[in-house]
Amino acid sequence: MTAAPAVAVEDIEVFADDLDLRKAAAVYSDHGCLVVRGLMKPYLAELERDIEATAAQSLALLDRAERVNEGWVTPDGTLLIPAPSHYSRDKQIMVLAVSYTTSAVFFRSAFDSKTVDIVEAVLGPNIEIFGSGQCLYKEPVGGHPKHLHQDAAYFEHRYEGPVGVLSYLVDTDLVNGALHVVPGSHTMGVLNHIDTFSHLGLDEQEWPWEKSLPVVGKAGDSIFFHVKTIHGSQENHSPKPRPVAIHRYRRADDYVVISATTAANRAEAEKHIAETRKSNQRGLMVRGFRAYEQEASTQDFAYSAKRA
Ligand SMILES: O=C(O)CCC(=O)C(=O)O
Repeated sequence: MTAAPAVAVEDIEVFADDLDLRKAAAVYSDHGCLVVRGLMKPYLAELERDIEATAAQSLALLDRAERVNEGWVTPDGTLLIPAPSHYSRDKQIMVLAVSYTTSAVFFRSAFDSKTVDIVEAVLGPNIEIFGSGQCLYKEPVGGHPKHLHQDAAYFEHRYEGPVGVLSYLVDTDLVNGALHVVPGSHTMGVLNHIDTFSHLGLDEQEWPWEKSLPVVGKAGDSIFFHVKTIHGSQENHSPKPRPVAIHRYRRADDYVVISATTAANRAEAEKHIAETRKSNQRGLMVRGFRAYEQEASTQDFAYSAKRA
C-alpha cells in the first residue's frame, strides 16, 4: 500500500490577514511548501480579466499556431498540447501567454509586499524575479493534468533556486485540479524525470498521486513551494476554466545550471553544467540590492548599455 503524506494541510497553512512571518518561513523550511490563505485576493478581479482576454486572443490565433517540441505555440506565445478526444478541437491550452510584459496587474502582484516579505524571510535580503510570470490554464471539462514533478527538473539552480508562488484564481478543489504537494520532498535532491503527456514528470509507478497532499483552496489562496518540492495537479473536470498565476523569486546571485523540457534535452544540458555562467538571467529586483560581481560577466552590461 502507498503511504499517504503524514502532514495535513493545516500543518502548512498561514493566513495573509494575520501573517506570522516566522511561522511562515519555518513551515516552508520544514516542508518545502506553505499555503497562505487570501494572499492574492486584492488582485483577483483584474487578473481574471487579463487572463480571460488572453485565452480568447490565443484561441482566435489558433490556426496560426506553430509546432514546437512541447506542443504548439500561438503567435502571442500560448503553449497548447493535444486535447482529449471528446474536445471540439484537437489542441488545449496549457501555458497561457499572460506575463509581466502583457498584464500590469500580473506585474504589480509580483511586488505584493506580504508576498515579498515571506520570500525575504525564506531567501534573505536580496531578491530578484525569476522569469516573467506564468499562468497555467486548465480548460473546462477535462483540461490537462500536470504530472507530479520537481521544477528543478526544468530549471536546476546553482544555489537555493527559486521559490514558486502559485495562486488560485478560482476556488480550486479535487474536481477542477487542486495542486498536490509532497511535503518534505525538497530535501530529496533532483529526482530522475521522464517524458510524460505534460512534459518532464516523475514515474507514476514510483510517485502515484496517493503519495501527495491535495491543497483545496479559495480564489486568492497562494501556495509557496521549493524548486525541489514534488507537486502537480489533475484534470479540470468542472464546466469552467481553472487558471493559476505563478510568480518565482530567487536570490539575486543565483542562476540556472540546467534548463530542460524533455529527458533528452535535460541529458544534453547535464553535460554542459560546468559551462553555465552567472549571467544567464538578471531579473528585476523586488527587494534589496544587487552588488557588482566580477563573475557575473561585465561584458553583457557593457553591451546592453551600448544598445540602449
Ligand atoms: O497548474 C498547476 O497546478 C500546475 C503548476 C505546476 O505544476 C508548475 O507550474 O510547475
